[in-house]
Amino acid sequence: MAESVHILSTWNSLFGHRVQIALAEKGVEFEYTQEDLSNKSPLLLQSNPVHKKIPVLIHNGRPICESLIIVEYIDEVWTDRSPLLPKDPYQRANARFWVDYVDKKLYPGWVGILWSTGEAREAAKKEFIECLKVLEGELKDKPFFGGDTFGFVDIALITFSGWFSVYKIDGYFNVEEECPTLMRWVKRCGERESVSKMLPDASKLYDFMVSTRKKLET
Ligand code: GS8
Repeated sequence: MAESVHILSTWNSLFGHRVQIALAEKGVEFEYTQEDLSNKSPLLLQSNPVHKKIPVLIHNGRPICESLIIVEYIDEVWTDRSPLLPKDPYQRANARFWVDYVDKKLYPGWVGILWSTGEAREAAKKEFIECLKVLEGELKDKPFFGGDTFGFVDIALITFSGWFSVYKIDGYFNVEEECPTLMRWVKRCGERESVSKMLPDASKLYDFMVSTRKKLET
């Protein structure tokens, strides 16, 4: 029986992009369904009945939820190419620590920049930049977070990078000035087809941010 690999996501989901990049790194073809989160499909509700969120990976009819869990699953299923997590237990734990940091500390800043106004937005921006600097400190002079090869932490973080361009276009702040080493890493990751093909254009994200913020202001 042919293998079936299906993603439920949205074009602008940085969580969904993680799954798309991981599959592209493994060279796995997939079917993609764009969800309308204001009118979730029966397939999404049935596949993720607890959180009712995208992304969901449906592999041979069985759903897996939560982007980081999905990326680990992908790495465990397609073991014969492009390992994403390190083999060494200590290094694996370390990679999991940093992806957890991205979701617990960086993501709330991103949400605040998109959805809040005034002082709250400024506080979110400050938090976001502080987290990026911590991550830059962890990257140091390595090409990728895990060392020489692109992996789990790179996948978890690179999906935020389209938004760095959005903040620059918007004149809100310039990540390159705050974190030049991290921006060199962004460029390095962008040279990979898995990343450049799966991440949306900054101009499309920018239009999305402008329309979201317009709604907030009315
Ligand atoms: C977050 C998924 C999420 O927030 C993960 O997969 O890593 N921890 C989860 N999904 C959002 C869209 S974010 O682009 C979602 O599905 N929201 C719909 C809703 O909350 O109703």
